[in-house]
Amino acid sequence: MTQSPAQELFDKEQFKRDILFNIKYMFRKTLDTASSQEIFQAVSRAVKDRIIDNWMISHKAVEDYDSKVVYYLSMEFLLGRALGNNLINLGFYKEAAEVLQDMGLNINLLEDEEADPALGNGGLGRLAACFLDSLATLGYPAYGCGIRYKYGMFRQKIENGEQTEQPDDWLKHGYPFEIKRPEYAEVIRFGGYVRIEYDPKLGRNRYILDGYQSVMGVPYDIPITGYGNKMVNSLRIWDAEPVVNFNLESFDKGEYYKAVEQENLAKTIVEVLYPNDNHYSGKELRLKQQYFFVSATVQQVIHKFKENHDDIRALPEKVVFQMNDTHPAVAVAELMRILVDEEDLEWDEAWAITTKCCAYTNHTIMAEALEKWPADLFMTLLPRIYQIIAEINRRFTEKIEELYPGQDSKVRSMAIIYEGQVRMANLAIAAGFSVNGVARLHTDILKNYQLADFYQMMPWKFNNKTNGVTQRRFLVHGNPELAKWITARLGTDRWITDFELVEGLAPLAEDSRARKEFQKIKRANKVRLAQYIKEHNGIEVDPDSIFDVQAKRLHEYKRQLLNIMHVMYIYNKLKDDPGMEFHPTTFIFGAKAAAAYKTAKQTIHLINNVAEVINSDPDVNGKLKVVFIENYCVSNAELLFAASDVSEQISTASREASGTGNMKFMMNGAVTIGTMDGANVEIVEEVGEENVFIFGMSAQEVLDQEARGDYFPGDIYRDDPDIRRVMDQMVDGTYSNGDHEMFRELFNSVLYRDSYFVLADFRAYENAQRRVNTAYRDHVGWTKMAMLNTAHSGKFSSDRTIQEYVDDIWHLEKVLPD
Ligand code: 26Q
Repeated sequence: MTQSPAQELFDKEQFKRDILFNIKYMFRKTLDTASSQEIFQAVSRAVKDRIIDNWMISHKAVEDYDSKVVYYLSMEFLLGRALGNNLINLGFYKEAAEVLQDMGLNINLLEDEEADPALGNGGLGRLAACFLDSLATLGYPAYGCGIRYKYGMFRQKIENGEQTEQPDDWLKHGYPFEIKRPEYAEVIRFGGYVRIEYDPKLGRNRYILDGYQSVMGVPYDIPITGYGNKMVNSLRIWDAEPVVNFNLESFDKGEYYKAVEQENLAKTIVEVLYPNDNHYSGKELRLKQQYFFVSATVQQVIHKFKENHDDIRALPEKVVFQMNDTHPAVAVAELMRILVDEEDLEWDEAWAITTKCCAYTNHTIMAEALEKWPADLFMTLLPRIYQIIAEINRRFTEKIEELYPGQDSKVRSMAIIYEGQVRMANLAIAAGFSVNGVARLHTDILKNYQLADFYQMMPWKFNNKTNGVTQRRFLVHGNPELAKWITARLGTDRWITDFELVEGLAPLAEDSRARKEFQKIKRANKVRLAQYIKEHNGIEVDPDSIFDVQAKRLHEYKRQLLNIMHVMYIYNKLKDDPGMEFHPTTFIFGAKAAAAYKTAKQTIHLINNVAEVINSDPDVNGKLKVVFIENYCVSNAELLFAASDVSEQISTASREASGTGNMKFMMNGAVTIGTMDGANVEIVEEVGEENVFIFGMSAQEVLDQEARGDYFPGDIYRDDPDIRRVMDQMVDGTYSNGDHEMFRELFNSVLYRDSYFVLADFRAYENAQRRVNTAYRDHVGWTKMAMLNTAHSGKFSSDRTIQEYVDDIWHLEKVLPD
């Protein structure tokens, strides 16, 4: 292969000198006295220095062309580690690894020194990170806008089978890739009251906020490098600082308390990420966080726009805000506030601008995830913003009544403020010019169920954008051997930026040499994971067993419980009939539960206890193993995807909006066992139903059965002895050292409610698992299937997704700096 321009530019000797220089001047040390962390910092600094020029060039290009920019507003960015990813995108990972090796350093060990910046929970946050990678790679001007949480997603420790949470102090050693930008600080105001004053010049009232508290938003920028180009965008995350450093003597009592309060506000606001996934909790601090980063961002955008333009009405030509779920939906009201109160526009003009600048992505249909803020909380915390939302609501409900006279149900479902609550999704839909779901099935369910009234009223706003993931992180970085093989076999590495090209691998499924190569890579990745498991869990697993992996947030709808109950079932079968035909299988789980989510935590406890019993039973040793990977996060996820044979995507149909893990497994050659839910539907469409294992109720069946309300899990428990046995083992002490109460709530929740249809789908799942096990024993057939999964995963690159957002929603133009 010819060298890319980036590789020619990379001066190995200079890189080495820079690292040694950094070790000396950052730490007053030499290579042999520096710690691994210090060396990591020095290397990262050298890499960052190589990004800076392109970063400046990119910024200038965007300014010179006066390009339209997308501001991706998100409470979460689950970046994962930056060092390796940046080296790959800059095009000199291999060269850097060689330099380090010359210096006696191992790049993988250095990469492990980096704190994995986990400013997100799960799918939604990781999607934001994939999108930033694709935007830069495709050359589109974009800012990620978020919060610089002091503590990101907690570190999970398993103690006696139970999850414990530890603070994630990701900034402890300093984060080498961020740059503080105090010159772009903005003041954000909370509380107070609104004074109304007639302004004769304006010919109308002015609304003035008094008696408020303020904090200073101070941005930090993290470079987002494009692959194989010179584009560098920014992730701008906001830290909070007190506005004044006060001098005690010169303040009267009132001001003294106010100053202390402001100082506390600044400290608490960015303290910690809420570790909830798909669950709303109406905490005041969360609303403060939302307004904090949104206000800082919107103010900043307006300031910047005004530097280069005199007519604010042109804003929609240059700016689009994409709201990642409803978490930043207050942006709508903040933009209205600035346009009406500060730019002195009339309401209608301001509304015309706002509704051309804001677009909304929905990530869930689950009722408990919908944000509804108590109106009085809103009023107290953000009095002017509340007034604006009330006015938006007044006009919007007026329109509803006009369109649907006498139909109360329409106002009930679509009003923004209703029964004392502010409904953020309704605000986002009323004000957004685009509303999108994240997979075709999900968008259809939104249109026909959750948001049917909105869809009927404003069908033009609705569109689908099926999620995608970046192959740069999840193949090139996470599975370097497979990446190398794909390049060799396709005769080009263009698939790294044009992922549809992997389709060219499909014919190789019929080529026995290619199959052997593919199989060898999978096995090597399984050995790598087995080593990780040996180190972290002290468990020996057999790389020739089936690696069946479920790695995702723990949530009832994702049904880790179905998976572990099936493991319990298999264990019973193997005990009853040791000669049973069964290919040895290692069931691997990785999952964090929200700290307050009892049922989820019990499920983790059950998985670990089942693992303990099974792994120490010599009767099934060599056939069945269960592993719980502690602290599932982006960096160990990369290992799991690469090493997995079977990808568990078993959510209750209709509940998983898309899923993105399903795509990461697929591109790494894992075969899916799953329900017809989220993007699984499109995966089946791409890979063919003969290359996946689909089971269970359809979304329609689930929705219909819920509507009828005639599901009785107790009947299944009564009629199916295998299921009853597994259920009873939850409360007969088998997995709890004789304790009958440990898993009682879990047991009851299934027996008496089973809201997620675990028992209803159990037999279908067990049957699909049997088909998997049989299929795996045909090594040739299985490898073909695995290869076809990689080959047909072309659609699921976030590059495709981003291009669709650009074409249909954002209308950006490429900036290709050189
Ligand atoms: C809301 C209010 C208060 C506190 C927390 C929250 C909160 C936080 C995170 C609500 C939801 C989330 C995260 C949701 C999420 O990750 N959804 C997932 O998004 C993925 C990307 O589109 C989809 O693939 C998944 O199907 C979806 O579950």
